[in-house]
Amino acid sequence: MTRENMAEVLEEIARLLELKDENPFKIRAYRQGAETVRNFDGEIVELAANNELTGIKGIGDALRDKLHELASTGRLEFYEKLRAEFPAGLFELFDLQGLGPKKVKALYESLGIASVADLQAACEADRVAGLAGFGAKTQVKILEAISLRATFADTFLLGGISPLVGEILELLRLHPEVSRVTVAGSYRRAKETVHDLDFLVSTKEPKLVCEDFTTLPQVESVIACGETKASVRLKNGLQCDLRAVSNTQFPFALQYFTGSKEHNVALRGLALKQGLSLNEYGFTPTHDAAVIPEANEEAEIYRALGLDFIEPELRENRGELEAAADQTLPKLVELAQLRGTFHNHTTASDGIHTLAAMADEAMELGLQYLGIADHSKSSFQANGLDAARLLEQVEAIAKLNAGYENFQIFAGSEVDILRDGTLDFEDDLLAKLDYCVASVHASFTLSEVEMTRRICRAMENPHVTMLGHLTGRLLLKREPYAVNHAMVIDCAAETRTIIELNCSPMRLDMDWRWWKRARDKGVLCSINPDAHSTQGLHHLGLGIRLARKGWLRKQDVFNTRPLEAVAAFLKTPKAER
Ligand code: DGT
Ligand code: CA
Ligand code: CA
Ligand code: ZN
Repeated sequence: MTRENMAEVLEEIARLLELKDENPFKIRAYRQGAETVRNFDGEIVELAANNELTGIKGIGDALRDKLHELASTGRLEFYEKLRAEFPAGLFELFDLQGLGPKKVKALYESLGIASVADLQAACEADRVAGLAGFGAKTQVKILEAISLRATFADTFLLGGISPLVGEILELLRLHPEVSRVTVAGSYRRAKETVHDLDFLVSTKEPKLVCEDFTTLPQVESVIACGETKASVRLKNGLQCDLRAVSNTQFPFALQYFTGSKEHNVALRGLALKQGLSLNEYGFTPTHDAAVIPEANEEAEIYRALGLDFIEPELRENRGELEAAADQTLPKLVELAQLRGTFHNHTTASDGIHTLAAMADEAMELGLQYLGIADHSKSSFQANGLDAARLLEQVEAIAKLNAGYENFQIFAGSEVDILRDGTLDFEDDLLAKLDYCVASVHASFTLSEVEMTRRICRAMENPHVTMLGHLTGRLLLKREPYAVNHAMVIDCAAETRTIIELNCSPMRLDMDWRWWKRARDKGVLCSINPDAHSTQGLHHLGLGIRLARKGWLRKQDVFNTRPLEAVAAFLKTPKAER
């Protein structure tokens, strides 16, 4: 039982109660309980197991008893009974973009739909469009969501699996026969989504380590187990490969299994030109006279070929080998260089923590400033603020700031970019804020030309400091809307508008493939977690990995600047920045 397991059970109870039309307060208590468990500062699983969860805000008596049962026995009778009231397949429906409890309930009760397969059949037979609250458009969208789900069935979010990777690495490290341990593959390269994990260990007992790997607690089933490699499927469906190699092979195996395949092909080509054949075991000379270089660390493999060390994030064969040969690789930005962050939500719109709580967490993370940007009024589904509530928030921020030393909250807004590219707030209101993030939250179906014009028009506004989540994509759930990246980047350069790297795990938007171009045009990046809770601020580390993948250096990332510099920048008119 982990903290995340406990939080998930509470969340699922909330969903089940929603399906049953239970009291909304009760439902909210479970949902808040889940967040409290996630954010709790301390050994919550252990405390729950020992029945010591007393006097904790957000965990009442009923919840405390349930968490105790769950943590001490690994089961919860209340939850199991509730779950048994519905067919198991019904829960798949919640994975589909756009389907919440209300719609799921309607589908189940009116049409007896109890699985994704049922839903697909019903949509194809045109039976869903006629339901109250659905319509022909929704039916089409549901079919699209179903087909996306099938495409992504074996794909996982980079940001979603990092705790799991950490757990498995830790367990492998504890193995007495293992010396070096790492994860390679797309995970190490910080691809936004990964298909499988590639673990690598050095050991003198490869077979034993492979066998033990297949018995890890996270494993659901064993796909293969041999002398030097094993493959398993984890309980969450993710496949994991393990390769067990000798200590001398380790750097070569690490280089090979980190990939990408394209990078490796190009690297092998370089090696061959120098009379060396390179594979996952080492160098072999292609003719008698050649000397075999030694390599105990991965960097020595690159050095032997006359290259600077190439950080894993850059290994996509997108110019990194040429830059390594010319000694012009960028010095990539690091997490410790971040001084603050922008674009975060609070209870004023759809966040779950207050201004003060968000600021406390930012200070806890060692940041000097925190930008708040709650939704604007057009985002009514997210409880967006109108002018009066926004001004109240500005005042509340000023009050809090008066009490801080060496820390500041910047008052902002995530203002909706309306269909025609105008903004949801008037200029004179925006002028009262420290900064503003402009984002598209509706009318996703415009043509590429119209969407690009819409976004550029918003960036031309002198009060728009930065552009939020450029494409609106939700990884594995919703495709990006059509937009011309190159034109948006040019417009950002011209209008001195910052582009955000939204590092919410589902977004990672703007995509890493565009950052080098933006950087070279002088466009600044702001790494923004779009946090809706204190925990959300912890995604900055994920943002850094994607910024690195996009070739960004410290000087390209706005929020590496110290507080005074940022405050001065925000006061300077855009055209003079
Ligand atoms: P994915 O699809 O998210 O798992 O992406 P990767 O890059 O982790 O791909 P994976 O797990 O199939 O293989 C791990 C690495 O092993 C890959 O990045 C490069 C290397 N590799 C695998 N197959 C080949 C191959 O046929 N040729 C070469 N040169 N390298 C390969
Ligand atoms: Ca992989
Ligand atoms: Ca693999
Ligand atoms: Zn947004």
